[in-house]
Amino acid sequence: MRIDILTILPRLLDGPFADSILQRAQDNGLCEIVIHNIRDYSIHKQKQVDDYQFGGGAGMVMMVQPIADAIDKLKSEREYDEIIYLTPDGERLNQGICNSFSLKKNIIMLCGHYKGVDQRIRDHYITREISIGDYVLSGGELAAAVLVDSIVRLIPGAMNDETSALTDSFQDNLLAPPIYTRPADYNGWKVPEILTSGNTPKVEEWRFEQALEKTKTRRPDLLG
Ligand code: 6GU
Repeated sequence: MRIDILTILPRLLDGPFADSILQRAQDNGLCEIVIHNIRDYSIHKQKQVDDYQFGGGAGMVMMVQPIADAIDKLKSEREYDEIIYLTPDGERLNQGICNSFSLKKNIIMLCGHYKGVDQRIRDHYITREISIGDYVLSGGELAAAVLVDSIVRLIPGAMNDETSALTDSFQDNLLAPPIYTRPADYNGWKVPEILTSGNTPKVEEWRFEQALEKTKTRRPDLLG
């Protein structure tokens, strides 16, 4: 899988992909993450990338030309399955969307800034608009980092334990059950006995009940 990210603040994305699962996935050739500075594509004086909005009003708008040229160049090099715009007014991200993106071959992510991008970019290039939740970030970069992480960890081989993605919260619309490790007794705080019983079917049953209970109290919306 290849992910191209278009941004006017490339430094914001220096850190998130340089460690742990994301770094290993790139080192092992499971995915390629390429950051592009939109400013490099501007043909305007002083590499301008934003301008005042027609009709008046506060806030700058990201201009068509630099973004259009950047996307055109990428599209001339390979076919893209999705061109995603990260924006607070997009479709709210969930595990199902992450799962479907993880099956794609080539994806472009466009990070919004200021008031957002000129509507014509959205009309003519963007295939999907994604928000990571009902709150506002100062730009799409951190949202893109969240989206990339949520996708790449699902690529087979990206995680040490292949099955662990399947037991995540949300993968079956249930929150994860409580987990414990050694010691079984920490200054009187004991691990639930069932977990040290060695009875695997009983353990699985307990975990399911705990997950269901937790989901009922915290996120009844997930149970539909
Ligand atoms: Cl994708 N962008 C911004 N700027 N804010 C957000 C968001 C995206 N998702 C939630 N809030």
